[in-house]
Amino acid sequence: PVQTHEAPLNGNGVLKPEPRLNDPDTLARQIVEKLTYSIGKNPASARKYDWLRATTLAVRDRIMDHWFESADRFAEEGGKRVCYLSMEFLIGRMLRDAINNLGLTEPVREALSRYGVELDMIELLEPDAALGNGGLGRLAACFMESMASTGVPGYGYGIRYVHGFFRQEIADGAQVELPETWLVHGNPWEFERRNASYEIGFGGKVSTIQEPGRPSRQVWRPAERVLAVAYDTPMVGWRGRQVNTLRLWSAQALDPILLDAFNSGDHIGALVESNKAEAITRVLYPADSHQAGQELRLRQEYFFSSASLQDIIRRHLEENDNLSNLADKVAIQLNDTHPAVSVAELMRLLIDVHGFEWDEAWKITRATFSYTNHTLLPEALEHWPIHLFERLLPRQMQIIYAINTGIIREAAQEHGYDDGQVAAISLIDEGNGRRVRMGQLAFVGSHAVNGVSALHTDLMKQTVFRDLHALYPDRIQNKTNGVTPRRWLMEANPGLTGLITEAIGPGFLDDIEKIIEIDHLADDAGFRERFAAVKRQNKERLANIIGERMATSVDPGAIFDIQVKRIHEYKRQFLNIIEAIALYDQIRSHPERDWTPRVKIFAGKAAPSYVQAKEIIHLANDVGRVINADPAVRDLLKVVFIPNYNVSLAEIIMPAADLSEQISTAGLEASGTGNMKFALNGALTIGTLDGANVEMLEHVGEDNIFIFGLTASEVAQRRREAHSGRSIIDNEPMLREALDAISSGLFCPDSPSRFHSLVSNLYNNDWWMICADFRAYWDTQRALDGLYTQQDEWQAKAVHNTARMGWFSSDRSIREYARDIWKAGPDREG
Ligand code: NBG
Repeated sequence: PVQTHEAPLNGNGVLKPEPRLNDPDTLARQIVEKLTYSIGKNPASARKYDWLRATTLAVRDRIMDHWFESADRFAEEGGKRVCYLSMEFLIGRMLRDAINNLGLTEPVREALSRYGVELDMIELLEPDAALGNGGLGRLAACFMESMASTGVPGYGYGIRYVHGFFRQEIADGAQVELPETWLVHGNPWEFERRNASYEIGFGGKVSTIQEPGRPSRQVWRPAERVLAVAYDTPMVGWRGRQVNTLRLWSAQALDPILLDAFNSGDHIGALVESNKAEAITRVLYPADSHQAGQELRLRQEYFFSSASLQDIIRRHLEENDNLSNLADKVAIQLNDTHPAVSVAELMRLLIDVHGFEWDEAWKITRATFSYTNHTLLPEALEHWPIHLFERLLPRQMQIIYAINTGIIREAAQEHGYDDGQVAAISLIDEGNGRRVRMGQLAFVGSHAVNGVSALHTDLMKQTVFRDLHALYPDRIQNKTNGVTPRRWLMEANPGLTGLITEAIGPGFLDDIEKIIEIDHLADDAGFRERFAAVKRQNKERLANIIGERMATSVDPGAIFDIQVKRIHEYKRQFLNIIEAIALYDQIRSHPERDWTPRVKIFAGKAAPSYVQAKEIIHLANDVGRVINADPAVRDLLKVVFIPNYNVSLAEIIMPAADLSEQISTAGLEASGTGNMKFALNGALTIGTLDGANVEMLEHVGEDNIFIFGLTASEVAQRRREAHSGRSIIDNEPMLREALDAISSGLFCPDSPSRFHSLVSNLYNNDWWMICADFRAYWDTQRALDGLYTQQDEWQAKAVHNTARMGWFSSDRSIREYARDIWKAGPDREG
């Protein structure tokens, strides 16, 4: 672009922004301008943090132009918008992603270097936006980036938590949770939009109004009202062509101070309302795959659902005469059941506020919503006690009953359902204290329901939604997850990106499936060596971090065997630790054997109330302390637990893995997305036939992935037979000795019984099939030891993994959603 010298106002008298130039000179000047006039520092007195802020503001200016353009284009084209409702967006840092997608990485680096400032250093000061727990929240973030990159007009809607996912420290081996405070220095990426604010009601009464000559209507008079205020963050797509909006809601009291109370001297009482309102968006619930079940959580869910729907409706009515064509203009995706109350809320808004008849409203609602399920774990499925729901959301409860009546009538009259079948599809669970089943509500209120991997989608049809699937056989479809290659390859692994670009040119940056063009280079010794050298550098970077943060030295020449994810029994970190103990035993008993050096790396957070998960963290740390200090194993085995796993740490860990652990009990991991990030960066996978591992096997080929253990149907079979671990343990000396070592207190002499219940669970029922899968896992690990000594073979497989993972891009996932569910975006029909 060229600098213009025209008048700065356009025809309407509106300020016409100058196009921002992207050369290092201009950037350097503008960064210093921001430093001076927005931050109040000069280059001599500026601290690193000031440079980060100044750089962010200068980059943000460049995003604004594209942001406005995108908004104008959507309005002009009048196409369908996609609204992605998600309680969680686990974004991580934003600066590197923004400048990468804008093509500004090198110019910004150069601009800063003129002042002796290193881009890589200041990037580290940006706090992670950790508004999510794990897979579900990170998927939402990948989807936002991919919608902007593939040209889908996408709007994310969520909650602006003041405190995101907690910070984890390890003290004496145990997890300690500390509050996370990402907003303390302000957030330069967000824009408060006071004009986009909505009232949200809770509680109160519903009354029937009967006016002469008109049908009766229901009027809800909430007892409490709070204000939802929008904060917008730009989401920049690849090459900066499109910028989408993430709109997060913050709760505020309508009356910041109750003046009556204040004037009568009750200064604390005067603030009660505002504290109660603000509590709604104060903190992210830190349980992943477990329902919190508290009133505040239901308030959060309704708060952001209602605000988002009111916003969607207002915008629609700005551009359309009425709401009858809502579903032609908007697709609303429910990310899990957290926003499922939206189904009842949209019905309420259509009927009570906008005067629609029930049938018409129901048609619009179903056509507008679609729903993604992310877990089959029974303890994670949301169901709310009726009395709580009714007290907090009385009108929505009425609507849910009415929806239920309609569905049940349809099932009984048109399909001849008996009472048992009706009970199975009912939105109300009469079995355990009367509860609203949010999965059922989301299902019946949507025209499409999807799982996140082929296996998971099949299991959905057979388990949680078996009866609804029988009633609506066309509704469930599969959309396998993906990850954005910008963050997870280009930004996290510039070394590998450079190597691939050298080999096949930059085409794969625009179409990641072209990465397959390096596949044949697996046979090229020179390429394999360069590929291995990049891996080695990435391992050194991680080894340095482990050295600095945990004062443990690890050898980058060893296999980096990594399991990072939430800590959960079904993910089986415990199996991995037991294998480490067994290996430790064997190395000590057979020091003469030719052991392949290994570093087992763990990271991940446990929900604060999840006792077993916290014990597993404690065990990993205790075992690491003993093994790492034992001269008998020298550098042959190390076990490290890196504290405070988050997106930024993942960006360093993924490129540094040789081996990726994806070892969940088959049938329980809906998809996994870490599995994809690792393999894309050239790690081999050891895993069960679970989640998207199944499709990874199909894509990378069975020679390039290491599958072991029971299948999902075998697990289900054993559970029906009330399988117990005892007989397996009795017949498997290595397993028994490892468990004995744990029980003996070898790893926790200060408190020898610490892990007794973890171990006794294995003897008693082995619910997660740890004993059942131990031998297969051990054997597969030993095969991998052997393979690692054949570096040519190992590296060839690693190259095949990277080459064949293009399909697991979230660009592909988003294109499928756009085509099959949303009917939106650049490839839409017509
Ligand atoms: C998680 C699953 C993962 C899956 C992500 C994203 C929840 C409730 N579910 O297997 O456990 O990859 O969702 O779909 O976080």
